[in-house]
Amino acid sequence: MRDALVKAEASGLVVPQGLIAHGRGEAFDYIMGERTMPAARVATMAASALLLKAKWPVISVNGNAVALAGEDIVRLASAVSASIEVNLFHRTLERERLIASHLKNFGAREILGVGPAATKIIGGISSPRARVDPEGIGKADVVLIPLEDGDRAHALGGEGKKIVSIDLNPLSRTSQVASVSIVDNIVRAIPALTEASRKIKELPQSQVEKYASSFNNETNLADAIGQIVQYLQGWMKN
Ligand code: PTJ
Repeated sequence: MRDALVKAEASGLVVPQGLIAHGRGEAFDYIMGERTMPAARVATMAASALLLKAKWPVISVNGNAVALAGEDIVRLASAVSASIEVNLFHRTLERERLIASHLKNFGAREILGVGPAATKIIGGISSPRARVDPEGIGKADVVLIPLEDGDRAHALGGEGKKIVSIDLNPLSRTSQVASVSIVDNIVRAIPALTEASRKIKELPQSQVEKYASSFNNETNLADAIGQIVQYLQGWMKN
């Protein structure tokens, strides 16, 4: 993963700040044993149900997400019939185009949010990060935001959208404000979402509804923290 990010930074896909963000995530991955915790599995089922139930699901991507899981993101978008939109923290047209062409190499047909396409402003955050595509995040009812900053996660929630986050840090503001927070590494979380979506598609509608409605994010985040503590206690005994 480090190597992929270093290469992606050299090509301009990832910003230098993305390397620091990865280091923060990696530290949390170590303290959860670099594996998908049971809490993340529960969140993944709820997230898949939300994405499949959605009218306008959108996957928001940035440099890190695409560098680490580009191909898997394209696969997930197809499994849940979601659009993909570039939504950068450190926004430049050059990076937007680079990210779009990177995803198109993996078979994505259309990438929203590039350049002048992002005309809608979402309230509560400073420009140019506030701009979204009216055909994508602008009209979305469910938005998947891997590795997102807290302000934007909060602002998207404020627009009445259901937010699914992927963030290794269960204490981050993004994890705290999302409707469903998957506390896991993006490289594990995106394939798990695709797999869960395939299973959920086979279920009757009432069961799909149950996965979405019975999920409580606050409880699940507490479970994730408890599972980290449990893992660390295992080390203390050795
Ligand atoms: O490409 P850009 O310009 O949009 O910039 C992307 C970054 C990631 C630099 C930008 O969005 C940023 O600075 O984000 P934050 O506020 O640092 O949040 C990133 C979150 O992702 C942190 O809470 C990290 O713990 C988490 N994270 C880092 N690597 C991973 C991760 N979560 C899941 N999987 C990872 N591999």
